[in-house]
Amino acid sequence: MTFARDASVSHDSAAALRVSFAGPKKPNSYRQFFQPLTVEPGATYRVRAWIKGQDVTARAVSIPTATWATRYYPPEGTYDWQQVEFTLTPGNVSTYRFSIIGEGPVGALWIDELTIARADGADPTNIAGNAGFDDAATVAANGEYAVSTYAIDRGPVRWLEAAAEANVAMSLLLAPQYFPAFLTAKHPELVLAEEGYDVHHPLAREVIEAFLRTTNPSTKRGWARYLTEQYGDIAELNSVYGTAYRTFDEVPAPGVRAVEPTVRVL
Ligand SMILES: [Ca+2]
Repeated sequence: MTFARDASVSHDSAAALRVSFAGPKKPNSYRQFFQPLTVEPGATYRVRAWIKGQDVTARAVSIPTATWATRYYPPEGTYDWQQVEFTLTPGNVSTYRFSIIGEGPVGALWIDELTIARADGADPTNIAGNAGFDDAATVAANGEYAVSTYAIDRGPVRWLEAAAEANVAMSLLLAPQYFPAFLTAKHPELVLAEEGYDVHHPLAREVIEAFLRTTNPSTKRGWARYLTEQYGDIAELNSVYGTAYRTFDEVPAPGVRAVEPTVRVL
């Protein structure tokens, strides 16, 4: 059962999610593709998506709509792009794991332009992230891992922006227990202790550097966006500060304030 980003078939001419599996179907054998959603407790959501099918067999792919007992099943057979719609009722929770379950033979089922929004229209926001499946992430040259700009924008960058809004300083912590488990499982030589990894191992250094290099431009984009909101255009900022920047991207972020370093040796 494969879930893949397909850049050659899509409804929006970028990319779509492709689900495929040669089979056969076996009891209790399935694969789950999921995303945690932040939901309003008790609210019902309307899910819309564009789908395209090729040899989709009965109950091969499904999407739970409340619990795993109630599911949406895409049409069977082979068909061109069509928009489907169903409701999702996560229940009295504030986070919900939206899942696509694959468990039977399917030539290919493409899913694109997913939208999940309040059914009562109270909030038109699409709560699904990377809903067009267009984020390609940056796949390392050695194929060992990928760094998703999307995940960083939705995670660390949002936290940093919220902290900035509240005038709270934040520092990024690279804690050993948060090193990607799939890499330590594949490369046991990275493991130093039960919950630690060798920060000097070339692969560990490479992964951390890739994360920081991806996070840094994302946070810089937030700085440029903030300046745009504050000054509107660069000429206004230049007139206030007597500077000659050509774009907001050129404006350096405020200097790092001296703080007492806290070093924790594990
Ligand atoms: Ca797409």
